[in-house]
Amino acid sequence: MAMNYPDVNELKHTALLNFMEQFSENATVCVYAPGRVNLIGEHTDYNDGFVLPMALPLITMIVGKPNNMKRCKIISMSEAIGDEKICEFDCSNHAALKAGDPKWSNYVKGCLANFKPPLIGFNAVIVSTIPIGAGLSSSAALEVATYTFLESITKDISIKPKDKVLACQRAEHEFAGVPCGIMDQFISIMGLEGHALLLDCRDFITKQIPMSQMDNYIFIITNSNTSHKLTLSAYHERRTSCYAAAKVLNKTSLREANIRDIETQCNQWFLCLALKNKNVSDIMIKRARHVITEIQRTIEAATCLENNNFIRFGELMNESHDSLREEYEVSSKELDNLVMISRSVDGVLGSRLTGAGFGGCTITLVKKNAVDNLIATIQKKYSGIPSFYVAKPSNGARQLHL
Ligand code: NG1
Ligand code: MG
Repeated sequence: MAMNYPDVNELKHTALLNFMEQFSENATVCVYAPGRVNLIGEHTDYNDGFVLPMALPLITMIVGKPNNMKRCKIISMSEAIGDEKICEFDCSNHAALKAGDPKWSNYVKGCLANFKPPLIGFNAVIVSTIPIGAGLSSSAALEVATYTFLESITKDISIKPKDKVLACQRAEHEFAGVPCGIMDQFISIMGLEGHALLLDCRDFITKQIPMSQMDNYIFIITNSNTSHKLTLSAYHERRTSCYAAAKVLNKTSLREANIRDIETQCNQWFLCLALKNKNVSDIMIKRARHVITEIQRTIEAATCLENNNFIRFGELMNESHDSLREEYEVSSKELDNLVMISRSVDGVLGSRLTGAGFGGCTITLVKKNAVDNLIATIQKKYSGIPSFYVAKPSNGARQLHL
C-alpha cells in the first residue's frame, strides 16, 4: 500500500527532543514548510507559463531559539545528507555569509542573505520527511522553512508572500547555484489543504482549485528511487535553449509564443537556408514546442479539475509525459517504464513524470478502487524498487505553537 505520512506532532516531538539533547535547553520556535508534487505544467515556470502543483504532507521542520550571538549553529537530523550534520557560521552581517560545505547549509545561508537586516544568531535543529532528489522539492521546503523560522524569531512578518517567494528563490539561485523557476517556493508558501494551485508564473496570479470532488479518483506518486547526475547541467541547458528560442521568435518569453510562430520561423529557416547549425535550431524548436503546448495543457487541465472532467485530465497528463520524453527529452528509462506500466493498469486515466525529470517521481491519476492493483502491478513489473505516496493536497508553511 501507499506509504502513510509521518505525523506532524510526532515529528515536532522528535525535533524538540533533539534540540534539548544538543543545546541543553528548550526550543522556543517551531516552523515547517511542505514539499510538493506538480500535477501538470513541467518546465513552464521559468518560461513565464502556468503550473498546477499541490503541497504535500511531506515536510521540513525547524525548531530553534535565538542565542544572543552573531553566530548560527544548525544541526540537520536528515539521514540522506551524509556525515556533515552540523554547521556553524558567522551571521554578523550579510557579507559574512558565503556558500560552502555542507551543501544543505547553503539553502539556509541563502535565506539569511536574503532576509532583511539586522540578522540575529540562533541555534536550530532541522528534521525532514521529504525524500531528497526525488523531485518533491526538498530544497524549496528547506528555504521556505528557514525563511519562516527567521520571520518567527525576529517577529517580523511584514514581507508579502510574493516577496518571500522571490527571496527564497534567490537563495537557491545564489547559494545553491540552481537556476530554478518560481513554482516550488510558491506552493510551499501558498499550499492550501484540499486544493491544487494554478499559478501564473508571469503575473504571479494564483487560483486555488478545490479537489474535494474527486470522490472516485486519486493521484498516486511513485518514486522511481533513481536520480541522475546530469540533472543540473541538463536543466541549465534546457533553460538556455528556451530563452534562445524566445529570442529568435522575438518574444520576451515562450509564454508569448504560439505554435504558429514556430511554424513561421521554421519556414523562414527552411527558405533562406542560412542556418549555420541545423541541430541547434532543431533542438530549440523541440524545446519550444514542449513549453508552448505544455502551457496550453496546464490551463486546460485546471479547467478539467474544476469541472471534474478526470478523463480529459488523464489524457492531458499522458500528452504531457509524451512531450517531456520526445520534445523536451528529460525522461529516463525508469520513468518511462513506470509510466507505461501504470497506463497499462485498468482504472488508470493518465500517468506522467513529475518535476525536472531524469529521475525522481511519476504522478498517476487512478480510480480509487484500482489503486491496490496499480501498486501491485508496479511492484511486480518495475525494474527498480518503487515507493508510493498518495498526493494529499496540504497546507503551506506555518509556525506551530509550542
Ligand atoms: P524539481 O523537480 O523539484 O527539481 C525543478 C525546478 C522547478 C521546475 C521543475 C520542472 C528546482 C529546485 N526546481 O523541480 O522550478 O522548473 O524542475 O517543471 O530546480
Ligand atoms: Mg530538484
